Amino acid sequence: MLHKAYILLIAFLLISCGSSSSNDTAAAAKPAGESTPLVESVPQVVEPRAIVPQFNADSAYNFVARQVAFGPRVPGTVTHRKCGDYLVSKLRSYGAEVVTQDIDLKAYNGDLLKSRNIIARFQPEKMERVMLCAHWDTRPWADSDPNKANHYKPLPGANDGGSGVGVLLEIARQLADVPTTVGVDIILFDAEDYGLHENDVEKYASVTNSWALGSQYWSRHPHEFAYGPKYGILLDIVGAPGSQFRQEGISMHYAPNVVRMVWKHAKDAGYSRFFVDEEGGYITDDHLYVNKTAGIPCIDIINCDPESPNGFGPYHHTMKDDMDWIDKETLKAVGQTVLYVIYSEK
Ligand code: AHN
Ligand code: ZN
Repeated sequence: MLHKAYILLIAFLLISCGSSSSNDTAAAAKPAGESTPLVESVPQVVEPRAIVPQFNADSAYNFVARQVAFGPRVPGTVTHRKCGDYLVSKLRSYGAEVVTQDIDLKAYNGDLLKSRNIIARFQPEKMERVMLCAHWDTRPWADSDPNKANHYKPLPGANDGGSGVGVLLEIARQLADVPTTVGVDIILFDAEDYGLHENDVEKYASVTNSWALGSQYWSRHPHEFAYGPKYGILLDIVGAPGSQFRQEGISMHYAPNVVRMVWKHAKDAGYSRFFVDEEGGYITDDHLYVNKTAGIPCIDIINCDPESPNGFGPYHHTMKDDMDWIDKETLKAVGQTVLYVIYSEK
């Protein structure tokens, strides 16, 4: 009996110190080596801080591995269809209301792509909403591979395709347990990565908008009338060890305040090593159309390595884009930051 009383007392103390307990949570998430002040000044007005769940990087990693295990997710293939079914059922299992857009999209080279945008709505009755997105398809050609023999082979797409979705599935798993104040929509775009093959650049010199076909379609035909979330966050290529995310140009053009808000949360959570306070280049990605066509301010969290010739890393659009390039620390930095963002929404 005495024991029980003690446990209740401790529980009460933990709950009643909402502010310091969530600081502890943030401190626990910090990578080793970064110090946290031992004594903090007591604020005059104690603002109840949101309780933010812990992002589980092992779980996110497994979600990436599970997708990769299907094989390449190239639109129109059996592995693509099976992985899509898996994603829909996973999201439903976490309590989301899921709708899909099953569409035939025409690639720049005339290929007809059987595609599926997947839209998972958490707490669909809520008016105030935030949108999180990633592309789930993988590139049909490893056209940046050092070995020319691979230039028309499909790549594993662990980082490019798998990582963003893996982080979002883990966030969905958290949303099932701890509801946010705002409604959250997780949108998985298809056919992002069927853009111009490197060998086709001259042949199709006049072609524009060959990338991000699924998000182009969705931006013209959102899943609901007058869909207007406060903002969107796109996750793309978010798994490589030692990744750096810079403030991408299109994001800064359309949604500078969202960029600053997200980078602030990353800093507060101890992830400035990943979220670098510098401008990155302009990257044509799904968020371009979400901003330009759908009119929703949307940022892109995407690996930006100015040292690398292609701006991403040596794995990008090669056969090496496999699980060896997925790092739990990076998944954690991105996932935990996004959790801070959405659970801070009032
Ligand atoms: C290009 O590589 C041209 N755009 C970046 C968008 C992308 C491709 N994201 C993943 N793969
Ligand atoms: Zn790609």
